[in-house]
Amino acid sequence: MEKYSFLNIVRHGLRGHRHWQPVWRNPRLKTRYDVVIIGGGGQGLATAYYLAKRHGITNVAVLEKGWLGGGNTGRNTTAIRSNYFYPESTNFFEHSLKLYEGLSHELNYNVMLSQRGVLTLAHNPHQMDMLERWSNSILLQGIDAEMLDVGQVRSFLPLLDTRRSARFPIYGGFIQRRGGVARHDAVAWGYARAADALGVDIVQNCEVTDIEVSGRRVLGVRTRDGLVRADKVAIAVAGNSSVVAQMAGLSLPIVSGALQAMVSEPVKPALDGLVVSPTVHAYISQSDRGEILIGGRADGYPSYGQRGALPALEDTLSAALNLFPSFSRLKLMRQWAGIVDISPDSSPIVGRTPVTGLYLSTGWGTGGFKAIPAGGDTLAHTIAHDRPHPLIEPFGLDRFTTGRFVNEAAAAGVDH
Ligand code: FAD
Ligand code: PYC
Repeated sequence: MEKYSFLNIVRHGLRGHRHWQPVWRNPRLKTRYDVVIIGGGGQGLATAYYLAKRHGITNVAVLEKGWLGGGNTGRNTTAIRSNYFYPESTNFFEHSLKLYEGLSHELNYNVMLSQRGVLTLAHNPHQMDMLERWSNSILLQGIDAEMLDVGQVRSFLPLLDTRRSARFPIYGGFIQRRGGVARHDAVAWGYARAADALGVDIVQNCEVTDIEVSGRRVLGVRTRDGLVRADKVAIAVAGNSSVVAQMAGLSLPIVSGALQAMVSEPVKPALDGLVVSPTVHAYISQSDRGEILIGGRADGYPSYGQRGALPALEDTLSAALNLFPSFSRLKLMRQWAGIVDISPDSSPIVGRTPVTGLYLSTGWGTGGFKAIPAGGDTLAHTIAHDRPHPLIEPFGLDRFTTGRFVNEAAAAGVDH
């Protein structure tokens, strides 16, 4: 192995990275696979990995129209938690959190999981009651949750404005200490490298332009590089789900729109955990590079515009500055957006579809990063057995005809 001396790094830089070992192959697209996964975000890559690892299905292709993680997986603010409200959701998200806890080891790739705590704030006594109810519901399901009074909130986040005279006074909050953040690119790259090593073909710059269906059975996909036959096809394309599902004649109960976020210039460590205020609609954390990371609610109108806009910037920043007035002295460095697919009950839509051999992973809305390990694990199981994994049974497309919704709008972290 080559030595990583300063001189070698400079030499590599000047040579334009020649002779670097690629982390995954750049395979030629075959004309036939057992399973084709459309979308090289975290959900698609994790599904491919678990298909190969847990079910021995390795003749799999992940087709990505751009670059791996170039969708929401590489644009998100990386909150990980399992503190939803209903048991259907907490069971699923707790499975994901547990998989995250072992993920660096599983993939032999450091995903930089940092369980620094996710704190939800209450700004009046009524909200304290609601958070108490929420945390009790979680505790009853065996998941960690803790109520904090205003003094405890102040010790956790000394820069938060906890004065009673604040525009939105803090009464306390509810924390999941096992919640936290992970490095988003590393999650995509770790799954990609591990799936590739098991024989999965990951093909970038390969847009799926049509899905071949005959007599309600999937036959394969059409790409810019030609027709690819497959017995099973999974759609994991986040903000493009309605467009891609329509290729197979499926209409989804999904609204797509932008979710924006922004970062400040980097500063020294100032914030330990991730803090959410559902009242002012802002959440704030500090990245490992030192930037103060700020996000807010999803845009209130449908759109495929994958970029930030001034009204959301002003709205979210004024909300964040209500909580942390001292951050007004920071310079804003960057703002961006991803397109999120929002379902009517703010829960995912995962599993089989009315087209035999066609599977869906969508409706992750503003919260599918934390779901990547469990989404991949359970969808792989569903594809391998053509039977829903018990953890995603409540999240099938059929709930929009049976009416068995899992309404998690209040626990979604950000308003959408
Ligand atoms: P993506 O990562 O978007 O991957 C889908 C891929 O499909 C894309 O790479 C796209 O290029 C590809 N694709 C689309 N159409 C085609 C086609 N026709 N052919 C081939 N490929 C195609 N979640 C959390 O849990 N915590 C958070 O803190 C959080 N914060 C967020 C903040 C922002 C600003 C945003 C935008 C999202 C946030 N999310 C968060 C949500 C989370 O990012 C997503 O739910 C998750 O990344 C979805 O993963 P995915 O693999 O389904 O989608
Ligand atoms: O899902 O917890 C979440 C979240 C926080 C910010 C964006 N999504």
